[in-house]
Amino acid sequence: MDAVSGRTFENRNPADTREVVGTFAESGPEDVQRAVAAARDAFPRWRAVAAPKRGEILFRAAEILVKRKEEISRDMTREMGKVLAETRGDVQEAIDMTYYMAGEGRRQFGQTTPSELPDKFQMSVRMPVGVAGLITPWNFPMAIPSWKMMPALVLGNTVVIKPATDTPLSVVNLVKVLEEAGLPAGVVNMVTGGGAEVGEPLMRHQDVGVVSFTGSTGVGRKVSEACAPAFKHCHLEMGGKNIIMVMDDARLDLAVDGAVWGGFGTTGQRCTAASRIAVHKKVYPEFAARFVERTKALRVGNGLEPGIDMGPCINESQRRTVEKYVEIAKGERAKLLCGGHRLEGGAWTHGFFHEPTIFGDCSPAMRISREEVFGPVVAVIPVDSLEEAIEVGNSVEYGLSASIYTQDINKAFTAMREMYTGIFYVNAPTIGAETHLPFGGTKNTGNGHREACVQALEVFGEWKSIYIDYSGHLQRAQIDTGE
Ligand code: UN1
Repeated sequence: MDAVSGRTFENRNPADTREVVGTFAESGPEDVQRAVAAARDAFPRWRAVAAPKRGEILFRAAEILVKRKEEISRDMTREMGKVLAETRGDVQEAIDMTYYMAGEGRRQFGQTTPSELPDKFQMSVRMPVGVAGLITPWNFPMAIPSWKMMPALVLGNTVVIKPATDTPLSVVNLVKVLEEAGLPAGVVNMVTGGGAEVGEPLMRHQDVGVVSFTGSTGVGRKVSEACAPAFKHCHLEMGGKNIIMVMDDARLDLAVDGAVWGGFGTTGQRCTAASRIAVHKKVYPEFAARFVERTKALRVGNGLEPGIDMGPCINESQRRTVEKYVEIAKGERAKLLCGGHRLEGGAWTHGFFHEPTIFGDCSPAMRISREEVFGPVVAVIPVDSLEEAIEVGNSVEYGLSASIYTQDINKAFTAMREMYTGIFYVNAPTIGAETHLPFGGTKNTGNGHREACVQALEVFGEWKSIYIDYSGHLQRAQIDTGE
């Protein structure tokens, strides 16, 4: 949809800024008004469509996504920068979520329970909230929009979505697929533009009943405050500082594989990224040496080219953040084991590339061990025991994901119980959640809700408990119980 102002913005490839990926409407508050009005008007009709039929539209959308996966993944690498294998994974995650929520068209289970009174029936059913306002990030340009959109739609809500300004194309592609699958006009509305111009008016709009946001903890707090006066449903998915704990009995080859993938996959730009690794001192020297060797061998470049392991940062400001943290870590006397610089010249000239970077001998108190960088920087922290690793793991403000590498089932179960995170892995890195288990975190990562799985339905729905008395006379609960 064009902006009322007629203004547009260019979206460029972060691996090669000479390439314009597309031109998009630079929308403002008036466009948000129009989009919310369209969603509000479409709501009664969409809600009246039988839930299994809504699910069938989602199913058809998933089928179209499967057919277009390659093309859409290539578009995504061009706009976001992560390597093609990963953008294929992102689209696959959207496909998985769309199939899953299509199935919810025939479930959306409530409860039936016996009444305490005779000739009385009772059950609970889900109902939609109304218009859902979705604000989505650039790191998973299609997966995360699908995590929010599909549960909202299958419950009968209508949607206004604001994609990140760095990655609007993937949401354009998703919306097109939904339209082609038969989604009626007005049910999903996209408004592209900045946070202040589009995000703010969207979350504050009186006709928006539920807001779902993924992004930084700072912005999430603002979303929460904006939703509070009207008691809007508000779902927040925010920062992480996820830890891999490597015990002295771990298979080090496996742990190093996990550290490289968890730390530098998606250029470290995942909320689930393994940005801290606590390593038992007995195996620390060997682990560090192998981790550094493998990291130095990573090939950084344009994610569409074969053989590339890691793409660029999303934009210059993100790359500067990475550089800022490299300086902070050096200032704190963390030991730079490899990387530490932006990559320039040659094939890197026109992109926002940065070396994969490891700091060793980090103490848990250092900022590099506590703060989210959202880039290719990993802090390695030596520890003496499982207990210490767990303490370090739980000592940060976030609680998204954690993992342990060990061959000892007792250690694995102890860590599994003790880590106060929403996600936990054994002998795998902190990334790689699947769509049919709840996704989200504790403390400053979230506000008690979960995405994915059936839990996602809670965010976008309300419960209605229904009592049907067929006794033909007044029966008073708690009073006429026959005693
Ligand atoms: C995110 O980092 O914002 O578990 C989402 C994972 C992915 C999703 C990450 N399936 O790493």
